[in-house]
Amino acid sequence: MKEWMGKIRTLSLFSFLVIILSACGKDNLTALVPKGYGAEESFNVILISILVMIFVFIVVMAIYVYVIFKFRQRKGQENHIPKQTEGNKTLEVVWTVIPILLLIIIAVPTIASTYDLADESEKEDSINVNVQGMQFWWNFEYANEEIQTSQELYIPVNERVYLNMLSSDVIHSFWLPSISGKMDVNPDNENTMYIEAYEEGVYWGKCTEFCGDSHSLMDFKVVVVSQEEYDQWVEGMKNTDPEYTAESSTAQEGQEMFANSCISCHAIDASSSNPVVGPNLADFGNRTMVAGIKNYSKEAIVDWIMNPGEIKPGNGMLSAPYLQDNSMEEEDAEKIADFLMELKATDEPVDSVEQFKKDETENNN
Ligand code: HEC
Ligand SMILES: [Cu+2]
Repeated sequence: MKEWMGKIRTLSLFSFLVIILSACGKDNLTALVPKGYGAEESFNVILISILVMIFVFIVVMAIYVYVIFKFRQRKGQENHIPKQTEGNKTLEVVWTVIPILLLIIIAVPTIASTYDLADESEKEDSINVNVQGMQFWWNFEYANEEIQTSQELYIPVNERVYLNMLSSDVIHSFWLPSISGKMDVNPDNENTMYIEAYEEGVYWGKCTEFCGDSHSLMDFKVVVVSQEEYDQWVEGMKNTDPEYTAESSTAQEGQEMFANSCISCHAIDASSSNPVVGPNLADFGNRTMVAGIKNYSKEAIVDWIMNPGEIKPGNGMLSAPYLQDNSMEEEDAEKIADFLMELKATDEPVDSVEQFKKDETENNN
């Protein structure tokens, strides 16, 4: 009776975990549905390893079951000692050589793909982005275009893009599972990897090296667009204007407050000469998310301005003077949000971003 209770309890715990964990998956945040070159290579290596392991499992189990039946103790044989096989050279050689062969089957494609993914032969002729990881956000500087953006990296579909990665504080790790692998982002030696996406869309990335309070919230997006949209975006970013004047009257009031309380850390034009203190807000009106983790809406922006520490504990904005003396009123934050939502590199809607926002709203309803 007791035993049964225990079994039922274990079973229900497992079913509970299955239900909970099956909701953890997110589209475009999985290495198991590769949508880019590096992810595809990793997936193939994973597949080869799993096939080899399944093969070993089946063979070992078959021999095991066969031996149990074949050599079981029969009636009248209680004192029978079976033939001893220790020191059998042939057997020893066979079970040493087979694992070596299996490991070679795994090693050859793994090493080939490790070298392939480290290939820098096309670096000169490709888009190069200097990635900067910080507690708890990402900055992306397009080396050839002299523009920078934060949190959301735009890349053209089917193009190789080289990422040169450095941290400005502790060690982070750049992980973009659907498109590529993972790479440490160190404070002093630059690591390079390339990414190439096969499908337009918005892909999730995460920091995977524990880096402080809000480590698990250090998300970024990679927005994969058509070549045409990419060129348009770059052109728009180059033309973002530090002297931009807000259009609506509330946004104009917001802009004035922004100039007093925020401009010391946030630039509103994408020029790569702007110092990197807080995220560059040049194209903020077209973002998919606020601070990398909140679905984009005016409420989310106001929420962030009023309480950044509640959303991302320990983040770099907490030293802003207006938070020290609590001088921000919610209606002011709304006006600032109106201003920020006007900041757009292009007025043309970007297909991938529109689709992403639609999917997110549907998922949340
Ligand atoms: C002391 C520098 C500093 C000041 C002053 C500051 N911020 Fe920030 N801000 C940051 C940092 C750093 C982040 C990134 C936080 C993170 O995600 O870890 C940030 C993030 C943001 C974001 C999210 C950006 C994104 O890419 O999604 C918004 C919006 C923002 N700040 C608006 C404001 C506004 C509005 C003000 C003025 C009322 C302001 N900030 C003042 C440093 C500052
Ligand atoms: Cu990090």
